[in-house]
Amino acid sequence: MMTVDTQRIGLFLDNAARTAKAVPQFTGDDAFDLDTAYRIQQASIAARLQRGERIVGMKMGFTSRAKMVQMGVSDMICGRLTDAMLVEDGGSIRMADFVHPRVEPEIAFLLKRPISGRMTPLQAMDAVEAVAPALEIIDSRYEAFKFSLTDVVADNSSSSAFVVGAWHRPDTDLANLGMVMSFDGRAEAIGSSAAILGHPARSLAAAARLAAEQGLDLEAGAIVLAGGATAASALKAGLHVSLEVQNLGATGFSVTE
Ligand code: OOG
Ligand code: MG
Repeated sequence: MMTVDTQRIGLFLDNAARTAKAVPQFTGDDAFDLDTAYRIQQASIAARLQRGERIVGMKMGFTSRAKMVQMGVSDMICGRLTDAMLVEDGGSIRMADFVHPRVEPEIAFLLKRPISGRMTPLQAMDAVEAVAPALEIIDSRYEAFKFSLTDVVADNSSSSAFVVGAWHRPDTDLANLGMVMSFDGRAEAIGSSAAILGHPARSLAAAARLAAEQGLDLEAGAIVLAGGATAASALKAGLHVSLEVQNLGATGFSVTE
């Protein structure tokens, strides 16, 4: 078997993200397995850290049927979030910084204690300091936003930016909260927090397990994004995007050229 140069591919994908230029997906002889994909992800993150970025948490992917169906994959994945990806609540992003960005409605957790390994959703929630509505801006570095599961993992699971609303007490019942994502004040996607694995706390427990499997830390102060509750929607310049989550308030951002 050919050995895959994870360092080279990591830098290649980091460069695609940095320059907002799409690259072909890895197919045939260029394809790699899931472990290798996470090692490539790690190499791309190392390049970000080298530039002075800091890890602030982790995002879960494909935790809802809607997301799996939209992208044609059926396994949960994770990616890493850095401080450079955090957009302030009410702030803006520039289309020019992305290849073909999309946005999806999510729930964010803020940890007060580390989580790692196998734990129940209840145990995971015990480590939560606060919860908030969140919008994730995903941007695949692959042409036409098309990828295999291993491709997307190598590409840091399409992480590119995220916005988090005001933090709320963690005893807020997250089981079935209405979520409305609006474009310029008109409902664009409507869903429920229950779409996220039946309960977003399950995504948090899965994050602890995936982090342990990948040798990653989820420390106190880390933010975990639970995954899109609905399919993602394409962004364009001039849009104002907002998300209202029942009992958790709202968050939003604008898109410029
Ligand atoms: C991969 C990232 C998936 C989610 O919330 O399910 C994700 C993608 O759809 O490009 O962020
Ligand atoms: Mg997401």
